[in-house]
Amino acid sequence: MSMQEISYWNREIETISSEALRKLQLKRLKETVNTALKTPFYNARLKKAGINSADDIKRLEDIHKIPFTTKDDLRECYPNGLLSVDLNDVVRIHTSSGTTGTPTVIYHTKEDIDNWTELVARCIIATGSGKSDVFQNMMGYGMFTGGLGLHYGAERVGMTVIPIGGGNTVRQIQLMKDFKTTVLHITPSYLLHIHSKLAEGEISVKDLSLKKAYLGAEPYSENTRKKAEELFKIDAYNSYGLSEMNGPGVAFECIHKCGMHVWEDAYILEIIDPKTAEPLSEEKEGEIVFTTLMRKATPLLRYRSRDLAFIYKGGCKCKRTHRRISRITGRTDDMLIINGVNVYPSQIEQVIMRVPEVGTNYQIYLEKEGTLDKLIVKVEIYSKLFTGELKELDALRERIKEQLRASIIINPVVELHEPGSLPVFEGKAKRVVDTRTKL
Ligand code: DLL
Repeated sequence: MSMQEISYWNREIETISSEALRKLQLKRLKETVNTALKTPFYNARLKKAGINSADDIKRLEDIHKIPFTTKDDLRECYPNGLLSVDLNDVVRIHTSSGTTGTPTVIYHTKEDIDNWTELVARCIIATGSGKSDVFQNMMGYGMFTGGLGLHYGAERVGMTVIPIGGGNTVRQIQLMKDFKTTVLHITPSYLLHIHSKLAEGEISVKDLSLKKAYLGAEPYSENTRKKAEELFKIDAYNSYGLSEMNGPGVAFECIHKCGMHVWEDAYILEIIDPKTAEPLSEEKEGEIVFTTLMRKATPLLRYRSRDLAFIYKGGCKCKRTHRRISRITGRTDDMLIINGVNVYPSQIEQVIMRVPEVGTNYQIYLEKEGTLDKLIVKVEIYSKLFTGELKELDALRERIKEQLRASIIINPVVELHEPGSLPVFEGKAKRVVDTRTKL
């Protein structure tokens, strides 16, 4: 850890006493319940649970009266079952990736974007960055929240922002050098990939001015952080968020790098046993559940994130009072994160099963290619095709690949196999073989 002075974006709120925080949370929870009652979904759900107005929430503990919200609920609400304001007041829409399944939609008012921006600004300052930094934002812009989320926060802080987005490694390296980039926002796998590309070119780490990297959007280990820090001679900070809770800016490490502070004036944080849904105490690993406290257009109550983590005990040396969560240690569902993109195996299945030439068996295979993830979709096709022309097989492979790319937004390798050649399972099929070891 570098020795730096602790600075705050909003000292008052970041170091709020736990008593004052609880008071603020109760006030905001009541407001959120009232806002939620304006959506068709929560109006029915809350009334069924006996909550007819914010007056039914008297203490913070009354949150337990509120039923959980799940990703399936969000999908069922598509497109606007969770919208609580007039569409005229919405300034932006983000949806989850994936075009096959029904996406989840989050609407934002101007105030929502402003509040999100403030949270991100706090994160940036908590890592010791500021106005004098050049910030190269290598996360995807567009519907993915990683790009725009940090972009606004970085501008608010006054950093010099390079909004390049993901990909195009050679150009990324050139820009880092030419503009003396000091802070990167990037997925950990892509950062390590950049290092391997540096080795091939003429620019070396010494030619760069990097000081920090914000790493997130996918799981990674403490060893990966250390490796990135050593290779680039930087400090790397863990950043966690999910589009349902805006995106990045939900939880972030401060200069002490000992867990990620969750902004508890904006979110109520609970950790529950994923099987029984019972609340768990500090240091016990379970599923993270969030309630938005400031969102106007799409309030979410007790949203089950499916991410696993635990809350650290005790305070942080930075004096921020907002509690810290551990690294994300896993998920309760089968969602895969492939180079930062979320993919459900069911999305892949839907695409390939639409292709008439495809037989009944398939396998999703994941491996590491260098530091990046590689997705191989192995499909069995009907035998008569194998006696046909090679050209036809190539065309079929291309067609499957194209359709997958359109659906899951990443580029898979497609392998065609003869019937009966992929492993057959008598019980529950093991469709996903993930050979990526966490770096
Ligand atoms: O990944 C938001 C984000 C962008 C976070 C940039 C950080 C940096 P989604 O696409 O909705 O949003 O994916 C959210 O990604 O539920 C986790 O499973 C995983 N995830 C995000 N950050 C981390 C992290 C963005 N630091 C899902 N460590 C979440 C492990 C992470 N997993």
